[in-house]
Amino acid sequence: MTEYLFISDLHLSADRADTVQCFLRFLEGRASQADHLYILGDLFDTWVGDDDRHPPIPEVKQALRRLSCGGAKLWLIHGNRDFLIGEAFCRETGAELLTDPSLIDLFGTPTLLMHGDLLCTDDQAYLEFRREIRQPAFIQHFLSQPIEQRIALAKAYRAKSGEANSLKSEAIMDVNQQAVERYLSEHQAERLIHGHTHRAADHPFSLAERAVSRHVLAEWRGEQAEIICVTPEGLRREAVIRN
Ligand SMILES: [Mn+2]
Repeated sequence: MTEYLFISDLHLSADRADTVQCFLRFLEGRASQADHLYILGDLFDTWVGDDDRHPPIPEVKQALRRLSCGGAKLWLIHGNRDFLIGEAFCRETGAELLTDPSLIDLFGTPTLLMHGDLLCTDDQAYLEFRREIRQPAFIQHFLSQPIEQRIALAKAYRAKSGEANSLKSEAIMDVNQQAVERYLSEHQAERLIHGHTHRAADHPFSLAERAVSRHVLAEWRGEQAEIICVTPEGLRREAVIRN
């Protein structure tokens, strides 16, 4: 039975050794039984360029490579933390980069995949910052600097982008329902799967008198990890069990 797995927001870094181990086991075990693995952004907590070889990056790349060589198709959407993942990373891991949003057909259900930050339209300051840092000239300048400098800059940008989150209201940090409906309508999708907000939940609703749904992926934290699995029988959530 063809199986599609979806994950996001692992925020892998040297500080999150438990999550890294959990992910490596997941790639060797559960993920290797699936046909497709979609990573919907923020796989890494920060990404300053494909030439970064600080741990745990080499180990994660190798494990992804083993998965894609084993036959599972690996797909990737940029998150706000790792939007600089580029062609070299994809070549090394066998991942294919998708645009945000991307529409796929899952057993007859048109399904829109997003990281999720584009849906948080109540936070205009963040969206403005997002536009700025994704300008090709800005990216080119950033990547032209030595790696240690990029790491320091990334920290500074993060402080600026504020994950001044803590100062923003809960409502602003969540998706805007009108934005959700606009993306679904524009792409004629019946289902949306995204991450970013870390508010894992399934939201069925109706749009133009049709039943549609939005599914939010969970953040991975330590040994706590959850995936969304889609088969011809439907969509379900599954805990990642230590094996
Ligand atoms: Mn995010």
